[in-house]
Parts: sequence; structure tokens; C-alpha cells
Amino acid sequence: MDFASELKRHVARVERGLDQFVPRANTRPARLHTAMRYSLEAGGKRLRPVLVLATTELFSGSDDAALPAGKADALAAAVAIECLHTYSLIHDDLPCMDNDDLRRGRATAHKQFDEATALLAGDALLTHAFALLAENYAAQPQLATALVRALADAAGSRRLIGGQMEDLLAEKKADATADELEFIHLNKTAAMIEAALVMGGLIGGAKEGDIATLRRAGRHLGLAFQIIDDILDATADTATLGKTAGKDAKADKTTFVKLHGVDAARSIAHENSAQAKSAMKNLEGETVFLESLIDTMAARIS
Ligand code: GRG
Repeated sequence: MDFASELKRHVARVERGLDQFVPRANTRPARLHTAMRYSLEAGGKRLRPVLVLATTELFSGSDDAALPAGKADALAAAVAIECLHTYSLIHDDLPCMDNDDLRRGRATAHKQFDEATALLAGDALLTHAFALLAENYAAQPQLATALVRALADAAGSRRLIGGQMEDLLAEKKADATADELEFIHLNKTAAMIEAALVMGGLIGGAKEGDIATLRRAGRHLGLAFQIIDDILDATADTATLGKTAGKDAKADKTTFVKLHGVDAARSIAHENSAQAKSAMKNLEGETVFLESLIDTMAARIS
């Protein structure tokens, strides 16, 4: 397996899927659809949709070719999770939240358009994610329901939105506790990464035990991902990140780096990456690509 070309294959499918499954920019009202596509097409690592595609393939084989009978195509679900993730970024950047000017190397949506358009583009991407699942998996109603549920659980008030709420509350305090920090990361970041793995497993037809293993792997991968994000915020520059660097220290925000220092945070990230990989080794399929993806993420801070 050549990791770089596998990653390229998955990312290329995601890009094609975004174009296929999101309304054209000139759909009325054109300003709204242009703003939705502006934020989606700005790029980004496409981590969550790639996880959906790669995890599906673990269980049902490569679906670039003809799909085995009874198996669903993961692409619409991959696009759905990227739409949902992009909504969360657009809203996170708004003046009432993180108030940022730069995202994915471009002006944030409210800077490029205006606040109301950015808010509506985020709302529309969130709604579109669930429409995609309902429409594209209608032939397998149990799968459609399970996918809607997995994404809704991850993105709802107990997880993504709850994590964002606690993050905003923590910013107002001098020192958030390690417990609060864990709640924030498990929900704001890890929930969507877990959901990507679980959705891939559901589409691929994974058994319940494997779904639980994917959830465990996602939890560790999500924590590792967030700690790496914290370390990069403290150590990399804005041009490299494509978003404003050094924001956490400037805001005196409680992060893994503030609580533990860069070196200890790096060890905790590597530990969580190792736990994610070891969980994956319990899965039946060929997990080399997913393990390499984890190694590549971890290498950003080594
Ligand atoms: C507004 C409900 C709501 C939630 C916002 C996504 C988010 C929650 C906040 C963004 C800030 C942040 C550091 C979130 C942690 C998760 C994270 C690192 C998101 C960025 O994901 P990447 O790095 O972004 O995968 P790209 O642009 O590559 O897709």
C-alpha cells in the first residue's frame, strides 16, 4: 500500500463528491450557495470524509470499482460529514464566537460575505448534511437511520455543540480544569472523528463489536488530533496553518500545552495516537492506511 497515493485517491473522491452533492453556486439564492461552496471549496485536510471512505473500505473493499451487491456507496456520507464540519468552522469563526479572519488559508465566510450570510451558509450546510443521508441511503432505511443518528449524536448538544459551549465558558475563566478540558476535546473534536469512523463502519456493514472498537479508536484519535492542534497553535506560523496561529496563548486559553507544557503535551498526543492504532489492530480488515494516517498526523509535531 502506497499511503500517499491512497490518500490522494480518497481526497480526490471527496472533492468530486463535494461538487456532485452540493447545490451549484448559481442555485437561487446564489449568494447563499456561493457562500456554502466558498467555505467548502477552500480546502482543508478532508480528514473526516477520508476516514469515512477508508473505514468503509476496511469492511467492504474498494468502492471505486463496482460495489458488491447490497453494499452502499460511502461518498454521500463522506460529503455529509464534511458539510457538517464546515458549518461548525464557519460558525466558530463568527464574531460572537472565536472572531477569526482567516480559515483554510482564506478570509473567513463572514469577512468574505457578511455575518448574516455566513450564519445562513453554516445553517444550510448543517441541514444539507442530514438531507444527503436521508436521500442517498433511502434504499437501506436501517442504514439511513443509523447514519443520521450517528451524525446527530456527534453534532448535537451533548457533543460538538456542548463541547463548543463549554469551550466558550472556559474562556471566561482564568483556569479551566483538566476535567473541563477533557470534556471540551472529547466533544468538540473527538465526537466528529469518532462519527466518521462509525459511519464508515456502518456503511461497510461492520458488526457491533467492530463499531465499538471504531468508537474507541476515534476517541483516542480525536484527542491526539486536538492536542496536536494545540501544539501547532503554539509552535507553527499562520502561513503554515492557514488560520491564525498563537491565538490560544494570546487569549491565555487553557489547552494541553498550557496545562502540561509542549513536551508533555507531545507525549500525551503520541500516547493517544498509539492507543488509536492499537484499537485499530483489533479490526478484521487491512488497517495499514488508517494506521499510516495516524502516523502522518502525529509526525506534524515530532
Ligand atoms: C460552532 C457548533 C460549533 C462548533 C465549533 C470546529 C469547532 C467547533 C471549532 C473550531 C476550532 C477548533 C480548534 C476545533 C477543534 C477541532 C478542530 C481542530 C477543527 C479543525 O479541523 P481541521 O484541522 O480543519 O480538520 P480543516 O480545515 O483541515 O478541515
